[in-house]
Amino acid sequence: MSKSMKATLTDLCQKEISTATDAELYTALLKLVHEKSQQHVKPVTGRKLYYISAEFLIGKLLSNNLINLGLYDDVRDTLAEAGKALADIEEQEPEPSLGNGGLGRLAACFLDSLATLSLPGDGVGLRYHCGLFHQNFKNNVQNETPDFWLTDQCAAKATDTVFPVSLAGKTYSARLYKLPVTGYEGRTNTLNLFDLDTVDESVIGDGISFDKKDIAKNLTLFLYPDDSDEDGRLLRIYQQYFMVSAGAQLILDECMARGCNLHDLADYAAIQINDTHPSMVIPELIRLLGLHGIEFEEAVQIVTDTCAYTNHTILAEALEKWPRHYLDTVVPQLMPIIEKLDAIAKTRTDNAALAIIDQNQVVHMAHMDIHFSHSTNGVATLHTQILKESELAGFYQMYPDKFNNKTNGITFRRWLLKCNPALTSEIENLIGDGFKKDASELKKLLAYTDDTEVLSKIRTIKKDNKKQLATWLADKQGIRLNTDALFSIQSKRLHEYKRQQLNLLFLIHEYLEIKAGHVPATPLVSIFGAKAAPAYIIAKDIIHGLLTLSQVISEDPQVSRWLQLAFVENYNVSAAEKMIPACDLSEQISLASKEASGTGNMKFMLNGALTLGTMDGANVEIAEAVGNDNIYIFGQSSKQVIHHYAAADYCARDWYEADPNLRRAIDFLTSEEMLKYGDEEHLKRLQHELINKDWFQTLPDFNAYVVRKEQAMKDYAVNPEDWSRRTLINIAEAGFFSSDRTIAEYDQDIWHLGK
Ligand code: AZC
Repeated sequence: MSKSMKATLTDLCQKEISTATDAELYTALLKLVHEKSQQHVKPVTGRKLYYISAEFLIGKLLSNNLINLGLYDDVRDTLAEAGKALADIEEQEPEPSLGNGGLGRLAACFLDSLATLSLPGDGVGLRYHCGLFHQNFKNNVQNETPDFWLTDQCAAKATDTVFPVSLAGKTYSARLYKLPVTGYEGRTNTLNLFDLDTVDESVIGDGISFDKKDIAKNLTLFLYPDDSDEDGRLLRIYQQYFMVSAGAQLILDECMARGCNLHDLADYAAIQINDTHPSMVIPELIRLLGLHGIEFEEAVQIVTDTCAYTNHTILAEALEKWPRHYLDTVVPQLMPIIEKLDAIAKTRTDNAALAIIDQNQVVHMAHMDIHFSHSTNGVATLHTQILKESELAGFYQMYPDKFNNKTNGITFRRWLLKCNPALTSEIENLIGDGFKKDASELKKLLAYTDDTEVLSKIRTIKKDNKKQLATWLADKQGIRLNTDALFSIQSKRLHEYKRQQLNLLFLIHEYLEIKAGHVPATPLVSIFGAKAAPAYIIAKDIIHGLLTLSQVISEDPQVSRWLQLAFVENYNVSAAEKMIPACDLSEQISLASKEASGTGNMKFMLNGALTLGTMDGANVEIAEAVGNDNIYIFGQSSKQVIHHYAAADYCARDWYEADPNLRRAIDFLTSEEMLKYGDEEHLKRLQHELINKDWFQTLPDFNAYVVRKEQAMKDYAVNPEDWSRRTLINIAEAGFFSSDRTIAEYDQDIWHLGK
């Protein structure tokens, strides 16, 4: 413990540490982090990356920054000596609400890895005032309230830089906010966030409702505003253009300041378009280059050489396409450019399915990205293969060299060092600390798979993490968990393709089995964390089903000795950091072919959970890495699923009628027990959906899911040591899923930064 840290903190607080409040210490630590991170700002030479994204789900920053700056242990110990806990001080920090799900969290992991690898790479996004929404449960129903997270102390600082942005013919000023991004023993980069000074949080009415037409006041209030009506859809376009126009102006200004003459823009900037939300950056850059006197054709080439596109989903509804009249309204200055791009695309191919503007006058954003950027990548091997073979097959035939795969990754700083200090220090004791910089060193753990002492230590750590999660949940929601049980966790956005409803049917099945006197091999605690988009009715019905069942179980002592269902309210990064280290069984049960990659699956694996999953997304690569004995795979293959969609031959009712266990579970949704605590309309609708539609084919996988999960429960109960051994193998093989590896691949194949 250094004296100087004590002196530094005392100086910053202007009082003894022991007499300072947590709020004062928080402010002091923010200053410390800010000063230190500025020391690692380095000049940019050569090409710099701009990662443009509608979301950056960065999580709380204080501890992560302390870790990355090498100050964490010193600060924690200095505070402890003065009777203060860093964990308490961290509670002062509101979690930034700038993202929603996997795509946003991936962007945050990427920023961390860029800075860690000392690569020049900044983020470009929006400064949302209330992010997605704050979730709370009332009467077993999700309610949404605004998540006011912005405080005076927010680390994203306003600058004097403003850019004019024209929306529907009116000019608005986009103000730049800068948030430093520290790397682990690396450089400091920047997350650039844009906002409008006139945005007014007081216009929010009931829940999260507001006047969607008043752009000056509402533009950056919420991420993904409700798009179930036309005003909401227009608002999304307003936001997207505001982000990319300000971003493009920033990029050009920075490059010109470094000596770029704009003809050579691609030597100064690499722009990664994160899904289709930022796609309008392509025509916007062409427009801006035109204003600088560059001819259209040359501008198209420059922009193609500069931009690259990442696809994160094959779900048709998530591939953005806008009626042309929306764009005519919001961005009339772009439409002539988009039309010209469409005309060029049509000279390259006769295939109408590849057009940017289709015959119905709908503009396909992903098509513009693929035609006019130099790289299109998927985010896991299977996903990229599906893009090439089915979803984007026409494009792949046209531009085979543009397509490439970049399997996702996660930053080990947050998802191991920060969230699981006990496991981190055990790993360090065994194999040294090289794994912090070179994740592949985790493989050295394979030398310990037969070491009973190590296995027992791994088990103790998991048990302690479960106790910590239980304490947290008891404080937060008054739920008491049995920490001797197997903890299975499904935490991710609520979506039918992710199939929380399959887990629900399993839990009903277990409930009914226990009622019938068939107790499981081990007590099971099943934990969920998920937000449903406010306008997504069936997703909210699934939440209702789970919350209602949770109450049915907790009111029944005969069952709750064996089975518990806990739903964590307002699941976010901070909650994930508590849940993931405590998990035994990681639920990755999407319908094969639908989850592009998943990144939660990687976090759970790294923290020593075994995966129960379908052959989907990066589960396939996890299965390859750990081998079949160390993962529980079940369900239809992606080929079978794609075939059923093509043949349109799936009939849910046939499955419902053929399998008595399945029928019993589905029927239970509207049973007397459920209706005692649940709402008939919600539960009936969910039941009806499962029997008559079940678009994501839950029913065919039910039986296999029950069998595999019960097998996992038995293995856990019968042979704890073997379970721990398999746990250790999972940790050892997780190195590939470091986002440092992913970023190194992007750099090598697409960006060539600093060169
Ligand atoms: C997600 C994918 O659903 C998930 O599979 C993937 O791991 C993640 O991106 C990162 O690549 N997609 C989104 O969050 N959102 C959209 C619009 O695709």
